[in-house]
Amino acid sequence: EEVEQTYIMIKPDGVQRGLVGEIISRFERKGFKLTGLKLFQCPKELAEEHYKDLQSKPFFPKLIDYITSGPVVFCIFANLVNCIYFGKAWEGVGVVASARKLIGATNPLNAEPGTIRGDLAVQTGRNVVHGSDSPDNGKREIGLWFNEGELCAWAAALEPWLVE
Ligand code: YYY
Ligand code: MG
Repeated sequence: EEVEQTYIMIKPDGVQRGLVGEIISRFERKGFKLTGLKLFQCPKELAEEHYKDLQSKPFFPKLIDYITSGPVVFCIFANLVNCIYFGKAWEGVGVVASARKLIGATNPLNAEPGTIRGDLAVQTGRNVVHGSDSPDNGKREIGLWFNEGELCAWAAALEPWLVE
């Protein structure tokens, strides 16, 4: 079975506001496993490819300006349980869907308190973080932002304390 992984990106506002540690920490504390991590000034072409499904939206040019306005930090998280015990996400809830719940609604004003956007942002155009919306898009985005050899498979010593 393939390991389900999600692509998480801390957008330029999150980096500028010093929220990198805070945001990564939320995924770590949940019990996800970090398998890739990078800081990078995103070129326009990559931002356009990443958000290509939104190309026809009126906010697309602003979105590309925003994402390329400063460095972004991006990482990959996997479910710990994917890695050793089961070979796939448990109870049908994978890391992709679960990370989207931790992130909260696209418009931070609608995002529940306790979510990243609900706690740390106020506007859709400055919503601090991106997370893949499906396992397939997770794969696509990881392929776009990471090169071969940049991912780390490692054994998490905490695993037996997170899953039974
Ligand atoms: O996946 P998510 O980030 O929650 O929302 P998407 O619908 O994929 O839109 C991507 C990105 O585009 C969003 O995080 C902010 C921006 N955006 C916008 O600026 N204005 C909108 N009305 C909708 C989205
Ligand atoms: Mg999206």
